[in-house]
Amino acid sequence: MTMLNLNDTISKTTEYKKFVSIIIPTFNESRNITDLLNQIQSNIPAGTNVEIIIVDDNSPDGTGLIVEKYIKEKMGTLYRDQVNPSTSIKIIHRKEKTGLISALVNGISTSEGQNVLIMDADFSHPPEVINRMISELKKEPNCIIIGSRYITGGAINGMPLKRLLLSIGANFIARHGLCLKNVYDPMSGFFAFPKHTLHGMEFNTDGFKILLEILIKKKNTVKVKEIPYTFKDRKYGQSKLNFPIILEYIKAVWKLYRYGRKSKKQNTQLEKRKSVRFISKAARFYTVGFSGFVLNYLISILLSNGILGSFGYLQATAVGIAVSVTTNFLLNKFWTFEDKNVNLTRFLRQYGMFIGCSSLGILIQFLSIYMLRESGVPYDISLLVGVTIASVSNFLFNKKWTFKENIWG
Ligand SMILES: Nc1nc2c(ncn2[C@@H]2O[C@H](COP(=O)(O)OP(=O)(O)O)[C@@H](O)[C@H]2O)c(=O)[nH]1
Ligand SMILES: [Mg+2]
Repeated sequence: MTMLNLNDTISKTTEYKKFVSIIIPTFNESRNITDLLNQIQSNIPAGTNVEIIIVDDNSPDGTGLIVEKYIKEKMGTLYRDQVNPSTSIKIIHRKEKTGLISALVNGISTSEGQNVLIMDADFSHPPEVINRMISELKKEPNCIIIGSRYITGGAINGMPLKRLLLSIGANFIARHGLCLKNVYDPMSGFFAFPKHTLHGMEFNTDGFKILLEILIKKKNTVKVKEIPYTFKDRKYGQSKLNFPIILEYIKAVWKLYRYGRKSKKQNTQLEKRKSVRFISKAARFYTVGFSGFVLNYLISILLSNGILGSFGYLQATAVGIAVSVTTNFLLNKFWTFEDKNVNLTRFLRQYGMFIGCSSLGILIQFLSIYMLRESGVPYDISLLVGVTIASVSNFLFNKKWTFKENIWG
C-alpha cells in the first residue's frame, strides 16, 4: 500500500492558471476519446479557463496516441471551429496500469487549476453536466459538487441488472456502513471540488473510489452539494468491473471504516459500553431467531402428523411460520430491545415493520447469492455469505427501523 499526498502541488501554486482542471483517466478508450474531448469543450461556459488532463495507462488500443494527435491537430487548424480557445489539453502517459486512484492523483498533481473535476471517458458521465458543475464551483468556494444518480432527477440507464445491483449495494454499504447518510451518491465517479480541500490528505493508492476517500477523510470540513445526472452505460469498450474489483471494494470500505473509528477521538469507555450493549442485543436477537426456528419446526410437524391436528403440509408450514414470526417479534420487543410500551398503534406498526424487515432480509439473501453466483463464486460460499449478510441486515434493520435504536450501542 502506498500513501500519496498532494500538499506540495497545493501550496506551491499560489496563483492558479486555470479555473478548473478536468481529469480523465483512460484505459482502452480509443472509440470514445475524440468525441469526448470535442463534447467537453463545447460544454465549457464561455470565458472559463479550463485544462483537460488525460491520464492514460499505456492503453494497448492506442488511446494515448490518438490524444497526442488530437492535441497536435488542435494546435493547428483541424479543430479550430470546435475547440474553446480558453481550453488546453494535455496527456500524461503512464507506463503501467497502477490503479485508478494513483492515475487520478498523478493527474491532480500536475494540474494547474484552482478546482478539479473528475470524470470517466466512456460517456457514462454526460459532458452536458460540466457546465452546471462549473457554475456551482463558482458559487460555492468550499464545496464538493457531486454528480448524483440517486437524487431526484438523477437516473441510471442501460446498465445490466448485475451491475445495477452491485452499484446499489455498494452505495448502500458506503452510506450506511461509513456513516455518509447525507450523501446520496458517495460512490460517484463524476465530481468536482476546490483543490485546497485536499490539503493535508493522504490517498491510499489501493483505495477504491477517490471521492469516498475524500468524503471520509474530510467529513467535517467540507460541504457537499449533489446535482442530478443520468448515468448511461458505456457504448464502446469494456468496464473494469470484475470479481477482484468487488473484493478490492470490500477491502477499501473496511480500511475507511477503521480510519473513521481511529480518527474519532471519542470517549473510549463509552465506546466500550456501547459495544457491549450492541453485542448483547445481537446475541439475544440470534437466540430468539434460533428459538423461532425450533418452534416453527415443531409446530409444523405436530400439526401435520396428527398430534396437534391433521393439517396438510402447506397449512402446517404456514401456521408454523406465522407462530414463529409472532413469537420472534414478541421476544425481540420485550426482551432483546427491552421495549415495554404496549400502545396498540405502536405495537401494530412495529409488528408490520418486523415482518417487512424480515422480508427485506430474505430479498437481500436472494440478491447477494445471485450476484455472487453471477460473479463466479461457488454456491456453497455464496450461500454462506448470503445467509450471513441477510441475518446481519435483518438484525440491523429491526434495530434501526422497527425499534428505533441507533445502529451502534
Ligand atoms: N488510467 C487508467 N484509467 C482507467 C483504468 N481502469 C479504468 N480506467 C478508466 O476509468 C474510467 C472508468 O472505468 P470503467 O471501466 O468505465 O469503470 P466502471 O464505469 O466502473 O465500469 C474510464 O474512463 C476508464 O477508461 C486504469 O487502470 N488506468
Ligand atoms: Mg464506465
